[in-house]
Amino acid sequence: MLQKSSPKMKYLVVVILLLTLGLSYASADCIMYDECSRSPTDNPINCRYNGPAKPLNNQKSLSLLRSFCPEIASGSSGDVVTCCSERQIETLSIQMDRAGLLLRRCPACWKNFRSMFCNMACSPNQSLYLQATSFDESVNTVTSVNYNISSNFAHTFFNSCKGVSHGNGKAISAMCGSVSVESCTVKDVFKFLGSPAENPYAPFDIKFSLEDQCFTIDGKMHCPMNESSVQCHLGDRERGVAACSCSDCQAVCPKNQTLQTIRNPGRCWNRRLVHCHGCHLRLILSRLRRLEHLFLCSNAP
Ligand SMILES: *[C@@H]1O[C@H](CO)[C@@H](O)[C@H](O)[C@H]1NC(C)=O
Ligand SMILES: *[C@@H]1O[C@H](CO)[C@@H](O)[C@H](O)[C@H]1NC(C)=O
Ligand SMILES: *[C@@H]1O[C@H](CO)[C@@H](O)[C@H](O)[C@H]1NC(C)=O
Ligand SMILES: CC(=O)N[C@H]1CO[C@H](CO)[C@@H](O)[C@@H]1O
Repeated sequence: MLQKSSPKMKYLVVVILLLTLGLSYASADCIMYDECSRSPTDNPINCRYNGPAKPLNNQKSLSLLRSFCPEIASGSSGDVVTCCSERQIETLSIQMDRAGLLLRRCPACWKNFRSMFCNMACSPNQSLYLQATSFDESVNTVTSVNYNISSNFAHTFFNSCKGVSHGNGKAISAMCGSVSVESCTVKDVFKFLGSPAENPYAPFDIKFSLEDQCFTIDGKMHCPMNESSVQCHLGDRERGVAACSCSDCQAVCPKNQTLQTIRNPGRCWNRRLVHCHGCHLRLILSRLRRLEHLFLCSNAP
């Protein structure tokens, strides 16, 4: 009897062990909330705040947030909690408008870009993948963060945006720092986006780390930000994201078609016409043309 039930027992023991070991998820909280000072480049710097996300009740802020972060503001009014204040939403909206000028023409890329910054700034799950790494105690601000992103999301974001056209070039060239578009990688883009020394719109140092798995910090489980990302040639119909055009996404472009062999000047013969057996009119035409070809050929020098 004991033997029979032992696999189940083992399973139970493992579960209980895990529970008592206390390998729990870090609580999904905020690490920042609201704006407490400004950077030398006049970007707002966020306040340090370790606590639960706060309700967002202001209708105007709510609809603004819905317009660029629909996933985060998806609950009905009164249920939405965020780690960003009304003032931060205003700031985010200005920054999104600016980035939109570059990326909006490719909806999939634009969606991924927004998801990345919406989750960083506003998600109530912020503390799971964002860690504050330095502070300015005098004004109670966070001065650098580490942003863990799933490498799957990061690569899809980069691949969906790298082909987006802007003027005569590529939009991504504005995010590669000193690296050329041809050799620009996802790491270069993250380095640029998170570096106030290079990017005039970065408020503080953001170190992006790409992760493939969840990890523990101080015995608590953390997982990288892994919102579903959209590939530029597929789009995402369910979420209303269209695929991008060939000029913005290489994978959409038709493959090189092998040129149908048409003319062989040496024989003075149109081979396509031979395929017209089924159709009388065409057959007749083809015969006429053959005659014409023969005629022309015989007259050729
Ligand atoms: C936060 O995490 C929970 C649990 O994983 C998830 O259900 C929820 O959708 C997340 N919220 C946002 C806004 O991403
Ligand atoms: C992220 O999501 C993708 C697709 O849903 C999944 O294949 C991958 O394992 C996830 N990565 C992490 C680190 O959770
Ligand atoms: C298409 O043709 C061009 C020029 O012949 C070539 O450089 C390119 O590699 C081809 N692309 C594919 C996907 O075959
Ligand atoms: C696996 C891991 O911990 N990756 C990074 C996520 O964030 C932490 C905390 O800041 C970094 O130290 C890690 O490099």
